[in-house]
Amino acid sequence: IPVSTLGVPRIGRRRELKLALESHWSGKSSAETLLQTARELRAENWKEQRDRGVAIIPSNDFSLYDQVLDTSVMVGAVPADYGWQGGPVPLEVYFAMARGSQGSRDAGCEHPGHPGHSGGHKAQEMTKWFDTNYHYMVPAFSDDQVFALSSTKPLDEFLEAKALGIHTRPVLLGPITFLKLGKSSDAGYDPLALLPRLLPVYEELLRKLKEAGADWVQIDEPALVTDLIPNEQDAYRLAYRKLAAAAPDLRIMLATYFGGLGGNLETALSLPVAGLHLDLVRAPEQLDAVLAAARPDLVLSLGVINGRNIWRADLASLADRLGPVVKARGAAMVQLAPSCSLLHIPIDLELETTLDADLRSWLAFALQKMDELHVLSDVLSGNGADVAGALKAAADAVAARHASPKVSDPLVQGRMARINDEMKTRGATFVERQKLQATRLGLPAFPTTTIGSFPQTPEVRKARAAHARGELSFVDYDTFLKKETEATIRWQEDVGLDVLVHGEFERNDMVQYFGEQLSGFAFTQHAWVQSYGSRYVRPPVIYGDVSRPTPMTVSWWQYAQSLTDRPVKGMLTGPVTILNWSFVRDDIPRSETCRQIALAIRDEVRDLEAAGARIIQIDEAALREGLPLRHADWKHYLDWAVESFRISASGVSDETQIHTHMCYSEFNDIIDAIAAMDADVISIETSRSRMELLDAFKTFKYPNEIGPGVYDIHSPRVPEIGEMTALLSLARQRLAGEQIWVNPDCGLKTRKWDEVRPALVNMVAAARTMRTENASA
Ligand code: THG
Ligand code: ZN
Repeated sequence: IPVSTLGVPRIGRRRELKLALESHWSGKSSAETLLQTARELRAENWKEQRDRGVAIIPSNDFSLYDQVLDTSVMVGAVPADYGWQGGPVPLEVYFAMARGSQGSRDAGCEHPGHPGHSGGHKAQEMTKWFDTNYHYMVPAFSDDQVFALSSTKPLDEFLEAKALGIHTRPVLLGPITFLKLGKSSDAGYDPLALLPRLLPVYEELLRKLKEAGADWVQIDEPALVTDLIPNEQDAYRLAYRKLAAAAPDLRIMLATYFGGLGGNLETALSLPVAGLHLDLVRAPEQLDAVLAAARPDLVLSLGVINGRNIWRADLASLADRLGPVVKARGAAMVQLAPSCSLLHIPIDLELETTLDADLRSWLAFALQKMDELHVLSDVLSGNGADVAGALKAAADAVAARHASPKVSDPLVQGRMARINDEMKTRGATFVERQKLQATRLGLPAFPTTTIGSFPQTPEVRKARAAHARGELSFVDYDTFLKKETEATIRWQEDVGLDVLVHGEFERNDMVQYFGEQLSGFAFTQHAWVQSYGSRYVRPPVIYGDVSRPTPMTVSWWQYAQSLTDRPVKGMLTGPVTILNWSFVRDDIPRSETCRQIALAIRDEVRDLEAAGARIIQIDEAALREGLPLRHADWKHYLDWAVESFRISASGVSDETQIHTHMCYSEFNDIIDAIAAMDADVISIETSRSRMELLDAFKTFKYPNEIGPGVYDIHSPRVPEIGEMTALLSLARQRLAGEQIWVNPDCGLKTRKWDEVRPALVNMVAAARTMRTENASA
């Protein structure tokens, strides 16, 4: 029974791709050197898969930046301003679309989703790939969009593997998912209207792949696990009829993942494709329905090993479950695969030499998952005796994990059982709290603040790295951080900001920093996962019940507050964001882990309050992006997400002001959930959407206070005072004056001090102008 992977991580065990890209971008190495590294990484991936018994090896799963951008370039969807005139798309154009030209998109923006800005070209917009932490470049179509095959990448990489003696199954992003991910300058954009123009490009490519010797092609259509309207389902029928006819002997494996087909099952099964890949981790229940209705000659790719998480599988019970399927369909008609491409998990567990030995024995990264699939294939092919040892080891590991005292903490479980409504509710209503807080804080109208982080300069990063390597003592590092913090407090006072922050110089990442201090979390050394382009994250592993042994942020807050009379905000990451950016347990529901984190954050909130913090901010940067793919699942998610936030925030007195911050601007569809969080103040991104977002808050009559971002921190550009007062006036038309705070869009971590200083000076001036105008009005 053949094993496939659907796609593998491209970053390299030691982040070779990142280093090669950044070296090239900074002008230190040539394009040829970069392309050579890319070739080596591909060759290594192919050989590694072959050696681990993967029979169906993907090609074109590699990308220098992003596979959606590759697809835009492949079909010639390059907006006119990049100056491309047809023909093969040059590497500089590709990178200009990815990062903006003149290299001045600052590559480290914390919460992307924003076009870069620079003297040259803007980068394309970037957003989350379904419900993952991977970001893709949003295809941009014009009203009169034409498509033409403009890159032979899938063909080249197929031939490159062939030359190495490896026969691959090229991976393409399917035309309908591609169109649905895109945007158009055309207000009434209908993605499907472009389909007839796009399909000939795919048809041409399929013919070329066939001529080059491909026998199968994998076409990814994850949009099939989202809610589709009948029109879209019809488009699938039309598209795949054409694609199947274009190269009749080229067999199509239609790949669906990140969920079940649900209402699209009939559509998917009606398509003239040779194979269908199913995500049986997220949606195991769909297997029976598919088995009942699938044509006997449809090859089923069974996605049974989790491609989104890092736990070892119980292979014996999987084999028990799949045995009857193999029997019923015939061994020639099934393939074994991860649930989705392995892009979303780290590469090799072998590199983790400092992990707790028990925990390590419970884990499988991409390479280990290939081994698991290989064992499973042996068992199902009747060679179980050969792998009896491996099966037993897997069963033992799973059993040991479930029985381990490291996983469960009776104290946490006791607290969980005692969560009650009172813990989720502030004492008084917002209106009452607002009065008490106003009296206590004595802030002016249009109070000014920032989101939390100040520039993480090269010196800060260097000091952190030196400390991590043991080259900078704890005392010297601590002294350095205190100096940075003090300078930042003084500077905020001088500029005239009303509510200060300590700057977060001691923090590496807003999730990692907390995870490192919480029980039930583990950290890796090399387990990087691509987040976007050359930017990677190392998600923490939540393996057990979560608790907070000791205060995490209180001493830094105390130090900062000791330097000033103005209120300094206590700064925390919220439970939903910590959950969404970690690898989570699969033995209890996500909602339960989230509540445990919420209790831990609640402890921190109360300790900050006890230490004297008058304002505490609990960021939920990732709340919006955690929304399930199916609308029917939204309510359940939002219910427990909001509840978790409220557990973390409601342990304080009415006089203590709770802030939250969210990135991204598409809140209109979840505005009631945001209101239900009942934060006293929320800061949000709005500067790019010119306050349109606030319409949602107005229509809904959002009751609490709001800081609509007036300074787009994703751009190095310094906003003028007038721009910000104009935005604030727009906000003022939609909200009551007492509701409005003045702040940037997001944290200032990725900006330079030279940009931040004048921007905040202007922002404070804008707030003062508003105060005068408001007073005279
Ligand atoms: N933290 C975590 N996940 C995130 C974000 C975050 N997901 C969404 C968004 N923010 C992703 N954005 C980034 C921005 C910068 C980087 C990674 C993701 C980044 N990474 C460093 C790199 O690749 O060089 C490595 C960071 C490190 O040294 O720890 O710059 O804020 N969890
Ligand atoms: Zn943000």
